[in-house]
Amino acid sequence: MKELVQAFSTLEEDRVYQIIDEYLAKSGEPLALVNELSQGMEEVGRLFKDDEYALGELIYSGEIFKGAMDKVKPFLKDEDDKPHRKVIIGTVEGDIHDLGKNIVITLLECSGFQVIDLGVDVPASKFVDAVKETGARLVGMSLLLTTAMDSMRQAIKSLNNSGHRDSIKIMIGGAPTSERLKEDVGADFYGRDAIEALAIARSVFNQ
Ligand code: B12
Repeated sequence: MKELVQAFSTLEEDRVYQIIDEYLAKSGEPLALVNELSQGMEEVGRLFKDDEYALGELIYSGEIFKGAMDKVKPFLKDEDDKPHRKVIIGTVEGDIHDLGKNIVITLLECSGFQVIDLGVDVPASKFVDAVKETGARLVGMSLLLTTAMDSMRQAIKSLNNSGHRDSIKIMIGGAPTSERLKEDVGADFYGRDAIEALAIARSVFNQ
């Protein structure tokens, strides 16, 4: 399987799809593929940071990632059927990264949650409107750019002032987020990956 991390980080698109197809044909665990793809993406991020990859390669890696997830998605099976557990999720304003957010969405949907995806570059007011309109009890915010941390703080402030804060929980995630940032911005939960996001969602709705 480390082969997949290698093929992904060297941007061998066809090889990535071939490894995935072969693995799924042998009834492999689909979540393991998500992990390997994420590790491959981490490596791409390192290469970009070290100036070995340019923006074009970063964009191409995003396309391969999406193509790979399209293959894996149908194999992440529905675990249960509770459609009324609504979760709002979006990438905060100023940030357009969505691959990680989309993995979180996929896992939540496959586990019976109804996800309202606000997309990327989501302003504070849109989070507030979505809470008002849908009555969702959990809001997820994704952040990859450190420069967008203030947008996250602002979105949570707006939710605090909306009169709805007592009825919702807020979870944050994305590479530069942490328990410390959670305290700093006033969120309720920090999730390191999609599996933790799912555990948080389950805990919120089982209360
Ligand atoms: C792919 C990528 C891109 C793609 C994004 C494609 C897309 N559709 O998302 C493109 C090419 C568009 C891009 C653009 C840019 N990028 Co970029 N990008 C990356 C890269 C390589 C990977 C990010 C990623 O998708 N990781 C894989 C996913 C699966 O991981 P993840 O997002 O962390 O998500 C997991 C967890 O964090 C968690 N999670 C995520 N969200 C949530 C939400 C909740 C609620 C929870 C609980 C959990 C959770 O679960 C996920 C699954 O396990 C990172 C480097 C890195 N290693 O992170 C740089 C990186 C984030 N980008 C960076 C930069 C600088 C940019 C640009 C500014 C570049 C430029 N000069 O234009 C632009 C930003 C434009 C903007 N306004 O947002 C920097 C940010 C530096 C910083 N300090 O902020 C990084 C760190 C690269 C680097 N090392 O310099 N980028």
